[in-house]
Amino acid sequence: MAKLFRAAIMGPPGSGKGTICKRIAQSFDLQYLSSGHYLRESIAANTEAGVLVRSYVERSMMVPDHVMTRLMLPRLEQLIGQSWLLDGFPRTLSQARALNSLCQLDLVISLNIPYETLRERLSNRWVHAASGRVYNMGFNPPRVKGKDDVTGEALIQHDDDKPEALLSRLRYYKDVAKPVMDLYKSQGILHAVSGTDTDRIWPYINSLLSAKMHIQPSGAFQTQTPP
Ligand code: G5P
Ligand code: MG
Repeated sequence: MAKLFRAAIMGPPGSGKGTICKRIAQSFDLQYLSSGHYLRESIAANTEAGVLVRSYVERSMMVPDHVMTRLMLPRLEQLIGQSWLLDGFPRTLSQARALNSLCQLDLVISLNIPYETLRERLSNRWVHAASGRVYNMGFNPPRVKGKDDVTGEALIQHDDDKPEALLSRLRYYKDVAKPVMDLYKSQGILHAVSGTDTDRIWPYINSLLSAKMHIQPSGAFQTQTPP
């Protein structure tokens, strides 16, 4: 049986975690778990927990650690014999410690994207509120301007993606992420990747995963190494 492989991807809002995770999951056949996706699912279910979660996510504030670990850890426990990839969890030291008590990660990728790039991307970001599907007017526009590809419903823009709100979100992200990165650095599993374009950093991540997993990617997203 192939060795299990567990990885997580960290990065500020808009850094491309979701875009890159989808490529990794497709190329390397890993189960993909996104904290944002499960939060939106719980909001849609409109349970007591979902109502609480909504009050944080709508303001782009961090959901409390105990809510996050209760949401994520049981799902990981169910994947006990499988390889997986986490998008957006853990985000705090407390979440990282809770995850560590369940299993040891093999690789953590941290996306280091310049502020100007994030600002530009998020100001072009439109979302379908009900599903959380994300579009970018330049990079992956919807088929019909202003409409969700699946439902045809109107897309919206978050107030939190405006420049002033974004700057404070990014500062907060840095403060909270630093001890998490220090922990993974001390375990020798942190790989930081810098760049402005997902398509240009993807070949590096592709090679890194191939080397770590000792396999050839199956490859929908194999691209050329940038010059
Ligand atoms: P999420 O859903 O994890 P965020 O804010 O961390 O939300 P987000 O917005 O999902 O992160 P991303 O996944 O890092 O961003 O990036 P993405 O969606 O792939 O890309 C961003 C945009 O840029 C998209 O429009 C994409 O098409 C475009 N893009 C990508 N690459 C390029 C490129 O090369 N060029 C260009 N031009 N565009 C590109 O979490 C949501 C909320 O849930 C809570 C928080 O409230 C959070 O705000 N939450 C947690 N709270 C506590 N602890 C946790 N662990 C939590 N996890 C989630
Ligand atoms: Mg995302």
